[in-house]
Formats: sequence, C-alpha cells, structure tokens
Amino acid sequence: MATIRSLSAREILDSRGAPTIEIELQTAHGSGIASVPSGASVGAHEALELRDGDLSVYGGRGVSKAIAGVNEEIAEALLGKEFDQQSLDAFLSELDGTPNKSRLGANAILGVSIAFARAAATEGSMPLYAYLGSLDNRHSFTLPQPLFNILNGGKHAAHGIDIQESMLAPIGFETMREKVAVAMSCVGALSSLLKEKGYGTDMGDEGGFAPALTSNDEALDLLVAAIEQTGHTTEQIKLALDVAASSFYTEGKYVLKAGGERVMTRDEMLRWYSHTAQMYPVISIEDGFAEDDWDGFTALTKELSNQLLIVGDDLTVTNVGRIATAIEKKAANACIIKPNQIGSITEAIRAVQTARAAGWKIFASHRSGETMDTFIADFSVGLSCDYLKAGAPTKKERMVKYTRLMEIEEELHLV
Ligand code: 2PG
Ligand code: MG
Repeated sequence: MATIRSLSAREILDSRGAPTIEIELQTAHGSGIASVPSGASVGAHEALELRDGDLSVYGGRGVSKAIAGVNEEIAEALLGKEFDQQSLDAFLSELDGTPNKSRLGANAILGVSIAFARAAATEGSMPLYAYLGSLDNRHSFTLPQPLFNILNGGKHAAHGIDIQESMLAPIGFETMREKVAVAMSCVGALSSLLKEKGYGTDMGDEGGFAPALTSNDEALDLLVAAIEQTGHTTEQIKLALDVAASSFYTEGKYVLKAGGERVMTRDEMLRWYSHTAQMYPVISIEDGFAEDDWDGFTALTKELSNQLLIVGDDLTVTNVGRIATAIEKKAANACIIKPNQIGSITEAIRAVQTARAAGWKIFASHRSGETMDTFIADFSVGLSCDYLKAGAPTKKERMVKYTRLMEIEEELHLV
C-alpha cells in the first residue's frame, strides 16, 4: 500500500510528433514518472484514448482535456489516499464510470496506473519488472524473444506494402545483446538489397524500411535474402508478421494495394497464408483477418495453428471478454498485450492470465507512436511474456526498450 502525495500531468510529443501525456506521481516514500504511447492501427474495441478534437491544434490530437482530468478530478480524488495497484486501478475505472474509459480517457488512466507502479516499486526498493511480476505472484523471470520490425507497411508507411509489420525473430541466439546485433546486421543487409533494386530506404513509424515493393511476397523474399547475406540461416532467424488486416478490410472484402489493387475474399486470404507458411520461415501471423471476422480467424487457426502462432491484436485488444470469446471460438492461440488498449496495469495482467490459462503464447507490444518510456520492456519480463514487439532497433524510442532488456538481462545474471 502507498499513499499518494502528489500527481500532475503535462503534454509531451511522441515519436510521430503528436501530443501525449506524461504523468508524475509521488507517494509517501516513492515517486514515478510515466508517458503513454499511441497507436495508428487502432482496434475498434480498444479503450478510448481521449483527444481534444479541436482541428486547429495538432489536427484534433491535442490532449488538454485528458491532462485537465488528471490535474483536477483524478488528483483531487487520489491525494492523501492509500492504494495498492489493484485498488488504484479499480478506483480509477469506477471514477471514470464508462465501460471503455471514455470519460477521463484510457491514456490518462493508464499514465496514472504506470506512474503509481513505478512509485510503488521504488517504495519497495524493487526493480519495476519485479514489482509487476509480484502482481502476478511471479518471482522468477525470463526475457521475451524480441521481434524486430525491420520492414514497415500498412498504416505505418505512406507507400509501403499491405503487411504492416515484417519482423525478425532471431531465435537461434542466446543473449539480448546478440539478438540486437544480429537484427542490426540484417538492417544493413536489407538496406543494401533495397538500394541495389532501386527502392527507397525511407523509414516507417517503427523504424523499419518502408519501400513501395511490387508485392507482399517480395518483402518476405527480401528479408530471407537479407538474413542469408549476413551469413546466418533461416533456422536461426525466423519471420513474424503483423498483417493488421482490419486496415484494408471494406464491405466484407480485403482490398490489397501492393503492386496494384487486388480484392481478396476470406478464402483467398486463407490460401495466401497457407502458401506463406509453406514458403517462408514464418513463426506467427498477427491479425490475419479483420477485427470482427471471427470466422476468418477460426478457419486460420484450424488450418495453421499446428505450424505457427495465430495472434490476435485488434481481435482481442487486451480485453478479457474478447480473449475469452476468442478462446471459445478457437480463433487464435496467442495474443498481443498492449496496456493502453485496456487502460490499466491490473487489467492488462488479467488479460495475460486469461490467455495463458488457455495455453496461449503472449506477445507484449509497444505502439507505433512511442515515447522514451521503457515500461513495456519491464512488463514483458515481469510477466515473462514469450515475445516482445518493440520495432526496429534503429530509432531511439524503440532502442531504449531493447537497451532496458539488456540491462535487466545483466541484472538477472542471465549473461
Ligand atoms: C500493432 C501496433 C504496434 P499500432 O498493430 O501491433 O506495432 O501498431 O500501435 O499502430 O496499433
Ligand atoms: Mg498489431
């Protein structure tokens, strides 16, 4: 339990130059600071991120209402009171009073939840990951397998391919340091290959290249070629995909753009994934279908879950209810966990527990609009998540997450 002494919020800018919230919180014997990330491919069922909507300021993306909510109503309700993580998160949810945190904003509430966690960890003289682990009764930790998104598309790139994220999973290496180094050498190799083929090397939101390739398969061919060019094999470095199919789903059809418009049905998408699983060293397909295309997910899980991970993101949105439905419908065997999809640490942990109880694999994830906050790295270790998506190791706001993992790895004497 910790007594809250002060709480304040201010505006900072995220990696896309959009406003977001930074929170500072002090307890009797600790203090914490936190900032909140923001998605571009946002699921329709996520908790609400409160934005001002005044188009003359940052195109409507200002956060002054969310900030005022923290500085006035939330601060007033919390100051002088004693909480633990669960009671704080429940209190904030109740204070908001809506099912999707739309009154005070999931961005405001999550910021307070994380800043409190940091303060509580300092009160208990524990590292943040150990504090988060204790909320799940977990006292030994493993590091996640990092997934490096070195080729960006979809909503994260202006002229990129349809697949939003083509990630490297360097599974054949022991330490985080080696994995980051290997990913960086693949970035170098991919850069040369793109230049050779006359493609641009501009970057997308998560620090991967974002070339206008002629097809989605060309992206996977290039990644395999880049891996081989570094002298490594596709036994050592696998691929993980986030198709983010909600972003190109309209009126019951999937409208792909790479190399010319092509309209695909659910069955054609399914055939494309079977072909992909056969031809490429892919270990996971995230959001292969749109967020409410349950039949698509169930068919994909039936067909490919013996070979790879079928990951829900927009489908499951870190929401216990949607995860439970997906378990019942056998619509996935893994899910993304993004604390800001649900708006509190306690609920994000419940989502992990629900998915895990069904034998699912857990992918902790950053957002495409990030800050220098490294919370998600600690969360991924504290909950011993199987994977962590934190972008390409080329941009500062992504690199700090991997650096934090290296730090924790040393602290845990894993190296
Ligand atoms: C995703 C994420 C993070 P965004 O779809 O998994 O990579 O993207 O934050 O834009 O939703
Ligand atoms: Mg996703």
